Amino acid sequence: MTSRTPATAPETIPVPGRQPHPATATNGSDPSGRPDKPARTDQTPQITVDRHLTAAERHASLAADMRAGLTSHPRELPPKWFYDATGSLLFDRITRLPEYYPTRREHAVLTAHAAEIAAVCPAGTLIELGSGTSEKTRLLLDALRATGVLRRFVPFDVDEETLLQAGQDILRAYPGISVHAVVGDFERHLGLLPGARPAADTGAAAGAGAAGAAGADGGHGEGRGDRRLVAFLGGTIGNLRPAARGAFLRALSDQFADGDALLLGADLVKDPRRLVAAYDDSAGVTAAFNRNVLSVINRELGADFDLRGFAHVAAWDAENSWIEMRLRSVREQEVGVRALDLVARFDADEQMRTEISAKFTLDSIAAELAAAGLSVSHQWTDPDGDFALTLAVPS
Ligand code: AVJ
Repeated sequence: MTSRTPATAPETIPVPGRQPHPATATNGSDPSGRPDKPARTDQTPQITVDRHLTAAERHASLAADMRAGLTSHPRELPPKWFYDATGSLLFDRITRLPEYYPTRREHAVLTAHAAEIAAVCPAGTLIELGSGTSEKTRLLLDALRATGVLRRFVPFDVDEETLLQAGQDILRAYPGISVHAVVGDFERHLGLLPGARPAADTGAAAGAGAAGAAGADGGHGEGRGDRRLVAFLGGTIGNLRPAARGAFLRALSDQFADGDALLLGADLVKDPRRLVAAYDDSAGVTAAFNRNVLSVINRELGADFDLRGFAHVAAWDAENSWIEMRLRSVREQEVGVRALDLVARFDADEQMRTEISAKFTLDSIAAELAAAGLSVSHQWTDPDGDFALTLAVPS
């Protein structure tokens, strides 16, 4: 494992007024360096960024995942690599498709119960895992701000650009709330969240190490002493297999202190026809999203996938209670991946798995939380029982 690197020192990025964020911004693009907007000094709101995943590490991790995935039988690519700029746009379009109900349902549950969530967990810090750019965040921030104790928003994502964009939007819309962005992988860096209870003897503690501990908080009193609400929304937990879900929930639970809470969004089991339709829409947006992972490999690893050579497949696996997305090779073909020095031979009709999206019941959610040392405080669904939000606290 070469990919563990100590956390880089937290960096503070000044955010000038209402200036459009350059779409192509990267690490080094400090907006204050633009000639038309002199940097302000005192009153400039700030985003603090902890980087637990550098661009180089991210690339190494992509390469390792793709090598493993393309050489396994059957082939399987991890879903986290869907979300480059194009993939994120496509996902955004998915959330507005008539067939894709989860986003709307979760939004409805949050709208109905945000105030109650804030009352049960009046957190000073809202942490959002896999934050993307969601407006659901705002429902939570609004409700928490109304309790008067909210001070800080911590978006956590693998993609720094997404984080900075989301962070700047929030900073402008919520004066007085600080933004502490964390670039990391929620399967590896949970122990480094700001305000984490120092873990004594867990694997997460090893990950936090000395450098991590410094990066995780930025001062003792700042992080602990107030409640943290950790939101993991959208049903993304369903992209993890059961063992990985268990490890994820345990890592979170291990660093929870009394008063902290997890708000978990999970899609529920329902008529398989509706489930399959949600992952195989008539407009073909999900198909394009699925194939986009091939573009990512082409660009990042110098591969020559022909996207027309792969057909989108969505199937319900009742035994495992998950939807599977696959790419089916429409013909026998060879694909070169230069950066991996690899040629992958596909048989005609060979199917490569690209995502699982597990569906739960209220009881199965509670059981998985309990196994990780978390107990259900509240559980809500939309009126049709399509999607669940669960508020869980340390047992
Ligand atoms: C963003 C992971 C919740 O699993 O439903 C949407 C991703 N994949 N359509 C999901 C997705 C295909 C989505 N999550």
